[in-house]
Amino acid sequence: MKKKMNQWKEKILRKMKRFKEEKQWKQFFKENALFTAFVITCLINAILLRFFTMPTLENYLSFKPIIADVGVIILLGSFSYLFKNKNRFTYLLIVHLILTAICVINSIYYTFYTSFASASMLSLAQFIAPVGDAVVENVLQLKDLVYILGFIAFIFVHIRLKKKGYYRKEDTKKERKKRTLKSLVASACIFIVFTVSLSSLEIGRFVKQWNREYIVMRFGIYLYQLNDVFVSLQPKINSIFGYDQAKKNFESYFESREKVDTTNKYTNIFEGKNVIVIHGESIQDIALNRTFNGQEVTPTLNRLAKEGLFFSNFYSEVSVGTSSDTELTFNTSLMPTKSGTAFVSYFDRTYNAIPKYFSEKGYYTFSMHANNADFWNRRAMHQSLGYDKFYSKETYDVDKENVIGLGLSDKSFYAQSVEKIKKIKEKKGEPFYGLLISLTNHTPFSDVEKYGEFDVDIKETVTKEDGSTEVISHPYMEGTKLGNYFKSLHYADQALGEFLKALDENGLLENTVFILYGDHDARLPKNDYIRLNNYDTKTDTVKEESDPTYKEYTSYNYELDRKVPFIIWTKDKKVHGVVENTMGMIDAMPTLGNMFGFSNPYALGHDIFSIKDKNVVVFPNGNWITNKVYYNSQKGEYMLLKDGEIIEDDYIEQNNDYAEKLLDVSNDMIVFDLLNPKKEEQE
Ligand code: GP9
Ligand code: MN
Repeated sequence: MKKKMNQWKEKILRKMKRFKEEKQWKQFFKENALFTAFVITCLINAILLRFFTMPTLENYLSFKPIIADVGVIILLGSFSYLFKNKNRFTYLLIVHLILTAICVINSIYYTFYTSFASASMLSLAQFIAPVGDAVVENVLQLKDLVYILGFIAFIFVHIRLKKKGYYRKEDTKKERKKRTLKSLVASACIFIVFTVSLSSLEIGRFVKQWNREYIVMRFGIYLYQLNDVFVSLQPKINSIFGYDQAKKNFESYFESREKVDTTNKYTNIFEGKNVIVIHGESIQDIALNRTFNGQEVTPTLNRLAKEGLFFSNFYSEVSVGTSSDTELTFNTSLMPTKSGTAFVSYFDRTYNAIPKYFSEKGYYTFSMHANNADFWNRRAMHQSLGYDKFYSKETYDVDKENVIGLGLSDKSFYAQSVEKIKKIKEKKGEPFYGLLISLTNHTPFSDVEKYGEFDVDIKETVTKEDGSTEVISHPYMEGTKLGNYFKSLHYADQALGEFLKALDENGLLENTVFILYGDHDARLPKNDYIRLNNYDTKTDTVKEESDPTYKEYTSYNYELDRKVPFIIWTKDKKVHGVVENTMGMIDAMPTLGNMFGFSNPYALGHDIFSIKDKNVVVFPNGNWITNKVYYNSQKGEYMLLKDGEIIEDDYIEQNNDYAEKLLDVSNDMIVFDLLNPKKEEQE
């Protein structure tokens, strides 16, 4: 085997040497002049597109997208060798035209949306319209047309080659096959090198396809668009088969569902009030009421939780769609889809969503998020959810000074949002319903110097030999991800405090219900929690497990600590108290619906004040939690939440069945568009 490998190696090296010495490469390019021109012009177009859309040199000249672009171009070009001379040019011309069109369309799209175009959007007239307008208004922008030069250059090369008699010699069928194979192997080798260079984060983002700028930056425009077509077709394929069965299951699910009386002391208490909802990026309960040297990490949240209604066992139910999954579940009382994400793959379905119910009651509804509108496909999905307007990055002033982490700092975001809300109140009147999606407290929490002073250490006052005292610091959480998270959240909490103050100063809290949820956990390392709980100042180390004072931190503790806050607060403190019953994001819509006077008959969650301690919170991976038990479906294990808790024999089985049915029906409702009244006629 080893001998054979060496022989191969020698053979390849010999060939490469000959290729170099005998100037075979000259011969190669001469023989493949048309193909070479095709590769070079398409590659230049791809680089130019990144040049005009990406701000930095390292982005548009980075190694990875160039490799990926070359791989795709060679792959597509290789099939040209299957054709005879005359048709070979026609084939390459058509492919070139498509690749050029991809660059032109994306260049125009980027000018308008600071993102890249998606094939899924083209199937909807509503998305073509703005792009159509864009083409007209944009027609004089040279940067959109520069790609056509590459296309013209390619035709020019063809004419020159024709004149020089390049096409006179015709390859045999065998030769054509050989050349096709050789080019396919070349592109395969390029893709192997490319794939090896990828990190798991890059692969994950490519599969999910939600951050289009990121994908183009790493994978190049052509691979992005190919993947985009595939991702866009997936929901169509998924929904071809099984509609009848899904519809039947859906009907029997809602018919057989236990009816719960939903009238209680919270029914309609907030009818007609304005609503401001904060989507609190990565806020976990673990930070609430936590102090470092007497300083609260989240003084604003602590105050809101104390003065308002605080749901102390509230869980987000996200899958791969993280932020967007929470937005889906909060707004529709449905679970994230089993594959893909609802926001990206199923944005064109019918949803019974909170903004729609408020609209029916005469509210003006809006959402605000100072990030690109196409992140998580919000531009399209917020429309499907029924928001009258989505204020995205384009509507905010973002400059270097006010950026932290992913984008516009929360402080600046809220300050600018107050001005927008004031205008909304003036122009549209009241009541209004608004969702504000925060951004600063997003992983990796590394912009530490911009969060402001907040020490995550233990300060100790020690008495020296001469009797004087000195304060010494044990910076045990400094530099850890969890420590940085507390700093970041302290900043986000401060921003929230300033926001509330500004709302109050502008009279926007008088008639308003203020709601906040943490969108999901912050994906912090388990070891950081162990350090937080078990740091020993005397030894400056984490205690050993054998230490009698060691606080155990199991994977169950970790999973349960992913809890997020849910708070409903009004300035006049109309509602207050702690609700301990286990609750999920899916229960937010029915609970709020009961308070504001609307009801979605197809909500899969429950009004927590009606279901009380009977609630079961299901997670997308099949795990579930009740007041009594946390069940881990991967391990097939459960944990009693209180010592001595007694459960019925079939408790686990029954709840497993409930979880499975809930996940199935939710997925079917989205994939098969079962809430669309027109769907029946189409089938
Ligand atoms: C993107 C922001 C973060 O705009 O909401 O999304 P996430 O990474 O948390 O899903
Ligand atoms: Mn998020």
